[in-house]
Amino acid sequence: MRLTRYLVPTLKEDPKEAEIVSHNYLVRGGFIRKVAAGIYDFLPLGLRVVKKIENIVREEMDRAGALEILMPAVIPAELWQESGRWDLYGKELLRFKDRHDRDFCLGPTHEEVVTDIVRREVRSYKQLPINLYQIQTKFRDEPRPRFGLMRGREFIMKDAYSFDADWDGLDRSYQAMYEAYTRIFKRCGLEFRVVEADTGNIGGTDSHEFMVLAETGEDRIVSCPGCGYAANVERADFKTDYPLSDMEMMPLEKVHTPSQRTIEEVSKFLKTSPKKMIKTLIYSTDKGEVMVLVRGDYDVNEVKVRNIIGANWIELADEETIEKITGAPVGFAGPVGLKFDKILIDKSIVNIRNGITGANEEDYHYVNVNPGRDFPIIEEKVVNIRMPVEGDRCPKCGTPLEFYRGIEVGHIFKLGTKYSESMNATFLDKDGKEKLFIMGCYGIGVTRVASAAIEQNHDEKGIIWPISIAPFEVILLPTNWDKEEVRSVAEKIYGELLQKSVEVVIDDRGERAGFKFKDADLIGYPFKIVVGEKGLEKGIVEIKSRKGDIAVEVKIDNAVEKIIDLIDKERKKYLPE
Ligand code: 9G3
Repeated sequence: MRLTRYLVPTLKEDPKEAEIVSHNYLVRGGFIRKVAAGIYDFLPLGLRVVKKIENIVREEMDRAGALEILMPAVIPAELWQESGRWDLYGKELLRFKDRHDRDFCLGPTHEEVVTDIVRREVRSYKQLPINLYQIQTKFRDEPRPRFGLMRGREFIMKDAYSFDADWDGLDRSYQAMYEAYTRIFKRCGLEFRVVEADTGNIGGTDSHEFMVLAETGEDRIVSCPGCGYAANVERADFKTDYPLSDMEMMPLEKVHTPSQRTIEEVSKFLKTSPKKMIKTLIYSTDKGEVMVLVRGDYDVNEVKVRNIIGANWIELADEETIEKITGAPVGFAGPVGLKFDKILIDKSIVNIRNGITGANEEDYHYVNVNPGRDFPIIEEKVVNIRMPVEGDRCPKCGTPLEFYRGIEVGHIFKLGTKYSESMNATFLDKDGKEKLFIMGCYGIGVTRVASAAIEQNHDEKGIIWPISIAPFEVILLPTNWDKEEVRSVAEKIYGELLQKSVEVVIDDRGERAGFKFKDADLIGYPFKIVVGEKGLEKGIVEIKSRKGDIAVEVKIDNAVEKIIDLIDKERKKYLPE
C-alpha cells in the first residue's frame, strides 16, 4: 500500500476525551474516529487490525469444530419475551418499533436467536453436539460509554453457543472452548490470566473470564502464587481472621455527631479507626430492599449480595428509601433498634468490640456498640460479602492473595438449560424421549482485543503491535522521496515484498524523515526498512524493529530476504505449541 493513496489521518494532539492510552493512540494513529458516544468508524488501518483478530478467532473456532453462522442484528421482541429477558433489561437494551408497530431490539447478545435456530433445525441426539458461532456487531446502550473501543456501545463480538445432549457433553464443549480461547489470545500476543468468574444474571454454573493484565483494566482479579487459584474479585472466596478482642464491653451510648456522615468523617470526629465502625448500607433490588452490615474499612461485594438474595439487579437505595427505613437522612443508619428482616451481616463485624454505628437519628451515632448484645447476630445471616483486600488468603491453600487489574477479553459460561427450558428447545434422545438441550455460551470482544493489545504493548511514541494483529508487517521508509536513487531503491524493495505477499506499506509522501518516523512509531508497524541517502552510498538499508530489539544494516540486495526471515521469526513467537 502506498501512503499517498491511503487514508491514515494521524493527529499530533491528544484527543481530549481519551482517558487511556489505547483510546488515544487509536484516534491519533488514524485507526478509528468517533461518530457518537461509544460509536466509531473503523478507518482502513483500524479495519485491518479488526480483520486480523477476526481471522485468528475464526481459524481457532473452526479448528475446535464450531460452525460459523450469521444471525440478524435486529431481533423481534417475541424471542426475548419467550426467554423472559424482554422485561428483565432496562435501557441498556435498545428497543424500537418497525412500520407495523412491532417491537424489536438491536441484539446485545444472541442466546435467544440461536436457541430458536437449534430448536427448529436440530431434532435428534445424533446431530449433537453442535457449536454455532458468529462474528457480529452488537449494541448495548451503556450508561457511560468510555475508553474508545474498550467500552463502546456498538462493538464486534464473537459469540458461540454449544448444544449438548448431556452434562458430560457440556463439560467437553466447554473445555474445547477454553482451549480455543487460550490459543486465540496467545496468537493475538496478549499476556492473560484465566480466572473464575461470576455467572451474573445469565444463570448457569461454571464460568471463566480471560483477563488481559493491564493497569487500566476495569476488572480486579486475585490470584494465588501458591496454588494458582485465580478469580475475579466479585467471585473470589478468601480466608481471613477476625480475632476476638478481650476488651470489656462498655455501656452503649448515643453521641452527637453533627453533619458527620461518611465513615471517614465519623471516625475522624470520634478519633477512632474505620475498623471500629459498622457500616450500614441499604440496597434496592428487584427482590426488595436489603440491609448490609460490613466493617467500616471494607467494601461490600454487590455481586455476592445480589446472588445471595437471588436478585437480577441491585443498587444503593435512594435518600427517600433510606429515610423511610431508618427514619434518618443518609449517613446515620445503623442496626441498633432497627427492625428489618432482610439483613446480611458480613463476618468482619461479628467480633467488633465497642464499635460505632449510626443511631437512625439525624446527627447521632452510637458508640460502644457490641454485636449480639446491642443488635441480634443471626447465624444464618452471617456471610462473606465483602471485597477481598491485601492480606486476605487463598481459600484453597492459605497463601496471601495477589491483586491485579485486568481487561476482560473473553468469557465462557456453562448455561445448562436456562434458555432451552424457557424456550422449550428439545431434541429426541436414544429412547425417542424429548430432552432439553444442555447449553454453553462463549464470547470474545473482538474490538476490545485491539484496545487491550495496545494497553499492553506501547511506549511513549505509540503502539507496538504484536505482529499477528498489526495492520501491516513492515513500512518502507524512504527518508527523502525527492531523491531519485532513494525512490528507486525503495520502489524496488517494495515491489519484491509485494511479490512475496509481505504486508508492506511504502511511505511515498514528500514529508520530512522525522515526520515519517513519528507516524510510523505512532502507528506501530513491527518493522521499518529505512532507505536513506547515506546508507545508499554504502549500498545498505537499515532494518529496525518497533520493539527496539533489532537494528541492522543490510546490503540492498539482501534486504528482502532478511526482512522475510525476521518477520517469520516474529510470527512464530505467537504460535501456540
Ligand atoms: C442484554 C444487555 C446486556 C447484556 C446482556 C443482555 C451482558 C447479557 C451477558 C452475555 C453473556 C454471553 C454471548 C456470548 C458469551 C457471553 N450484557 N450479557 O446477556 F440484553 Cl442490554 O452477553 N453472551
